[in-house]
Amino acid sequence: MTSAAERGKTKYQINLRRYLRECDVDRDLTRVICEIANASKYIINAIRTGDLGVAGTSNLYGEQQLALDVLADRIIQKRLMYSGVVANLASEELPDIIEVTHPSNKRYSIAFDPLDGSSLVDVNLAVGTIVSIFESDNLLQPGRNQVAALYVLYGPRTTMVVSTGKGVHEFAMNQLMEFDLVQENITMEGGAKVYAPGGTRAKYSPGTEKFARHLETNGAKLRYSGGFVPDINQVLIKRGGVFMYPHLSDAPQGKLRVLFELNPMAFLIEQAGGAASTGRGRMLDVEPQGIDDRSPIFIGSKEEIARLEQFIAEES
Ligand code: AFP
Repeated sequence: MTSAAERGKTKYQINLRRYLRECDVDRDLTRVICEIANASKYIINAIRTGDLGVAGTSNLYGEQQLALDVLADRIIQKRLMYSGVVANLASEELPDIIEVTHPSNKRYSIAFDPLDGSSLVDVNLAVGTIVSIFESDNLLQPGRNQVAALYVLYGPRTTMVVSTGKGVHEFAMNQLMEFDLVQENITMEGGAKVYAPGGTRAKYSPGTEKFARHLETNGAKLRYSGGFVPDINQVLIKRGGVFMYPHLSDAPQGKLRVLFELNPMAFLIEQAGGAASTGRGRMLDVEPQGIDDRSPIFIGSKEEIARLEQFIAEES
């Protein structure tokens, strides 16, 4: 596919919908992605002006839902419900999968985290929306079957990183609140410029601890914000690094959720030439048993993830 520059256009002249059309992305899939893009405009407004008070309800993990979580969830649900192409929805903020009852060709099912890292908003750090898309009515299947994944990062700039299986591309929201292409076919390079070690270091297994020390002694800079979306975005945009939220002595499954966080990010990083592992195997091969499944995650530069798996294997 010719790049924006080769097409004789400045890369800022191609918006999301046009780019997806020029990449021959299915019209219904384009609709899902553009609905999320539209939802992000309202979520930005909620973040900038919304009530940070607690909504008084809690999600299936028992975590207090901030008003923003609930609001972002409602915004995205509504747009996908009326899109006409969605069969089932699963939100990290809701306990069950929702069947779409409005008129729909029921082609796609979506798992999403409407506002990942929402607890960071009240300390003014970046947060994001994460979306996983299957062309199926079944959301409980391995992540390797996703047809697309994306995240929206609400930082100093609002950006969207998306893949439909034809590489990974970044868009930035312009003054008209449209997403314009910034860079296409983002590809991970070797090595680890940055690393994001989640969880409590003292609870790392010997193999994980050995890996963290390896990264540090090889010059990787610690970059951890506590937000999965900005932390992964930094690994991707810098073309090299590792994010990990490992198995811990008191949390053998780690913290992050398979359907809402790990499958979409693993899809994106693999599409960019990186790798995503549970520590003992490919993340995208995990067979989810339920929507609230969690997994340890090591994700980023391929050769670093291979090294991690070796350190974990040596443990046992
Ligand atoms: P919240 O969505 O509950 O704020 O958690 C964010 C998150 O799931 C993910 O975005 C981060 O990578 C991870 O938690 C940070 O967890 P720690 O606060 O334990 O470092």
